[in-house]
Amino acid sequence: MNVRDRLDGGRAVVAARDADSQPDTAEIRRLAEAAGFDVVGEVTQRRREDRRYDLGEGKAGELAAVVADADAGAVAFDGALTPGQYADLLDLLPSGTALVDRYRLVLELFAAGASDPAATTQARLATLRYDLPRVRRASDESLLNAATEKGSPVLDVERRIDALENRLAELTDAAAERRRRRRAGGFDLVALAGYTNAGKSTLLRRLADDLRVDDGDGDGATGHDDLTESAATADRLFETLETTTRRATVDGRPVLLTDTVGLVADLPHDLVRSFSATLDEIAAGDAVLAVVDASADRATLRRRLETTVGVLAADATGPVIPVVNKVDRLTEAERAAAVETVEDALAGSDMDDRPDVEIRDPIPVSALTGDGVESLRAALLDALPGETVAFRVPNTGETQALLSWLHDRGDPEVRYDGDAVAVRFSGRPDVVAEAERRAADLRGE
Ligand SMILES: Nc1nc2c(ncn2[C@@H]2O[C@H](COP(=O)(O)OP(=O)(O)OP(=O)(O)O)[C@@H](O)[C@H]2O)c(=O)[nH]1
Ligand SMILES: [Mg+2]
Repeated sequence: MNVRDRLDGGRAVVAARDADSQPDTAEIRRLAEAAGFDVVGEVTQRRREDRRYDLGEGKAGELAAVVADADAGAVAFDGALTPGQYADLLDLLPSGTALVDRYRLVLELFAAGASDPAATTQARLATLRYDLPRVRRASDESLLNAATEKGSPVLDVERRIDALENRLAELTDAAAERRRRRRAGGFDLVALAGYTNAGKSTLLRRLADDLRVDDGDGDGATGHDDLTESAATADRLFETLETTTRRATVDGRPVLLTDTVGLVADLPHDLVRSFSATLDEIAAGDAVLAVVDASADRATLRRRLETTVGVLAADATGPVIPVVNKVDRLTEAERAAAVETVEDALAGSDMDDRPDVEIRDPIPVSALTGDGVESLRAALLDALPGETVAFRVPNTGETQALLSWLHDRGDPEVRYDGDAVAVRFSGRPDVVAEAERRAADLRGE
């Protein structure tokens, strides 16, 4: 069963306001649908923010009327309502109407869909961080209004936040240890990042080896406990709600690809920080594939890239390869235009503040048809940290053991030359160093 089947929001009206242009409701509609709502109407306004309702007073009244007419049970509000606006707007709506703003909608999606411990903890933490200022406000009011105050809901929320932060820190340490073991096992770690629905999971499936990694002796020495056969893909926002990892081979080199939770615009910073598992994977990647949906219009593409770049600028350490996905939907000219938009958007972006992070050339691909994926593999191989070594060793049983060790970690070139074996190998710098050390041992040095 899909966990989200449990979310049955019923009929909803979307509302959106923008100071500069007529609001585009496409994304809030899709977020509402992903959360199980049936969108039955919309109210939009181009206006500066009203302190009381966010929307202007007349428009807020119109919203209440539309909700009543459409017999809707909920309003999905595209934006962040202050606790005061939330309360005032709720008063204006037909009684019993649920009011969810953009943050709340995203939180509900995560809370309903999260299933692994890190994802669940993150969703709870994000919800409490969202609730805290609202509980603070309610408790300020009750302090003013009530003579007695029993317990403190604020302290209670703060304590629960502390507890979840500690729990998350433990899970984070465990994930870091797992990554350390994977690197020691010769794997490069590559993270797929990008806006929700960009095609990350589809690309992961396209790049991954068919077979699930076998731990061999089953002791989990390489720590593959989060490896999965599948990475679900669907034309729905926030299909992926936890990080999953699969093995891929790039020119003989073993790579672990991690699919991450999609990003969405206009979430407050501390909510984004709550999803630390995704951010950690991005930070720890030897390379990051930044996937964008090239079939979006130019303005949307730019906006989504800004969101993605914001996260990369804060967290990425390895080189970033922009992957311009879904080009099967584009003509040759549109494809070139999309690549240009991506280059342009990256050039004048927050990444300027991170000269240490190398941005590679964008690669147009279709994760769906496989078009361009070979170029992407080549670009990835080129971006991974690598060194090459060549050595000669006597042909003994121990040398055969070394060769098999190398085959697990890449694609050694082996030439038999009388009693000796000539080897040439490219791979991770630490693997190359270890190979040199072992070769020296074999020569009795
Ligand atoms: N036409 C086309 N559709 C694609 C391509 N790649 C992905 N899609 C579709 O785009 C939708 C989203 O793909 P996903 O792989 O689930 O996207 P995601 O980035 O993992 O999304 P979230 O997990 O929600 O963040 C699905 O309907 C895919 O079939 C592509 O190259 N071409
Ligand atoms: Mg996904």
